[in-house]
Amino acid sequence: MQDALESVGGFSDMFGRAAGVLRRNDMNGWTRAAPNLYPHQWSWDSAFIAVGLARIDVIRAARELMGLFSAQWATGKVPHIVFNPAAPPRSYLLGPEHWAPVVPPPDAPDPPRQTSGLCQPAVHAIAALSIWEAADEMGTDVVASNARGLVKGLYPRLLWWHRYLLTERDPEGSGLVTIYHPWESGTDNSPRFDAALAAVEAGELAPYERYDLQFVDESSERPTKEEYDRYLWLVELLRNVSYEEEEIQRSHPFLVKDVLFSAILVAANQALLTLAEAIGAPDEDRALIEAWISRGREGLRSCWDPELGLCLDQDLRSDEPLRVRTVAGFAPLVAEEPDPARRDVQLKKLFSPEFAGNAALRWPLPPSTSPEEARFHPRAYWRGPVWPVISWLLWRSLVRAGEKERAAGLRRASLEQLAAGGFAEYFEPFTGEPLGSDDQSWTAAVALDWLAQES
Ligand code: 9WN
Repeated sequence: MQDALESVGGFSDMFGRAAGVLRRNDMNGWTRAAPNLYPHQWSWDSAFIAVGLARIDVIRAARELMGLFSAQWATGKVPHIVFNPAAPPRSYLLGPEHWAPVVPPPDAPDPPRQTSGLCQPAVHAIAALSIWEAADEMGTDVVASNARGLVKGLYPRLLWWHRYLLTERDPEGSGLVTIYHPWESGTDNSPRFDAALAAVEAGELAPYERYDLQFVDESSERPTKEEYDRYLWLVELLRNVSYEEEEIQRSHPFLVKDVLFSAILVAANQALLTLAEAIGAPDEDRALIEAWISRGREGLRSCWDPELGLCLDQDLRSDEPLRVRTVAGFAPLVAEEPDPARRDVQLKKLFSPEFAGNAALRWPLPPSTSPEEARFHPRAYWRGPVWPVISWLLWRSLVRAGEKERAAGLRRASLEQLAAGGFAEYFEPFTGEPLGSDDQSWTAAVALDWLAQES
């Protein structure tokens, strides 16, 4: 039988084309997130990129993470952007000057690097494990053992990063990560945050220009001006308090317990535990990581909405759950929730008409927001389009849950989407039209990983 992917053309050379995107976005040791729209190194993009690079060059993959972690703050925070000093002027809205704290914090990276002051979901340990496993598959040759050596060197930094998230970002000990800005979720303008963001009153801002709109065809594909005003205002507030965590938690107007971030952290802790075992880390580390995993899953259970069959983010300011059906609701699946009953509810929901089972979809892939939500929009960034990296995360969770057939279906549909539309940032769910940036690095990276899998 002819492979459906071959029939849409481009499957056979897709690996080479995806590798070409990463090569062109390679900035000599680190990878820009996209050629024009995102000319810097982004944190969770880098982790997905490392997963893809592990399929081409394990040493380069490890270096991707090492570059990012060399900008880690003394608290353990991994910044969401490491700036490229050579980026063209007027290319990305916020440069390092917009993040400079009023009083330099004691926890700035050493040696000093130009970074943002936010962070993003902790996919990094998952990437480190991918590199380790790819090196293991290569056997005992010198490249493989060097790559394992580099991952071993990264391990303490990964542990330190997770510790930061489970202490500074969770002073309550709930197992759930508090975010200070929608950008920290990685799903910026998702309707998940509408209610929490609406309560933020933006103050006086210096005039600013939306450089992003030069690179994207329609402004409706990007967040609105009202959203941007609030995004910039939140940055201003954080910088004014020099990113001092206790002060932020006391006075900041946007504090959300993010279920997707927290679930990714549980999955990353699983990966870190495997790595800890592989490298022979001390028993105390393993006990600590195991406790983090249990705490994370427990926290997610407290955010479960039985009526929706989804997990909901919690707004710490209003003390209310943020009741919207988005892909973040699949946090239990991502966190590898062991309860089979809950997993079944999630699987049914994921493939129901509310998500990937919607009959009008071009491919059966989960839209970022349920098409049944009033605030769904098929073209607007995280308000409806399909994001291949999210499909990859869910695919990985299905594989780990032993859901082979469902996982294979998601992989195949995703590759068909990319064969038809290229390595776009996101896709219109009903037409399959590629949207946002072309040649987005993390899209090419997950394609490489999917292609390297046995189907
Ligand atoms: C803000 C780089 C990043 C991704 C995010 C995505 C988008 C930035 C922006 O691009 O965010 O961090 O300017 O819109 O939402 O997930 O990491 O690809």
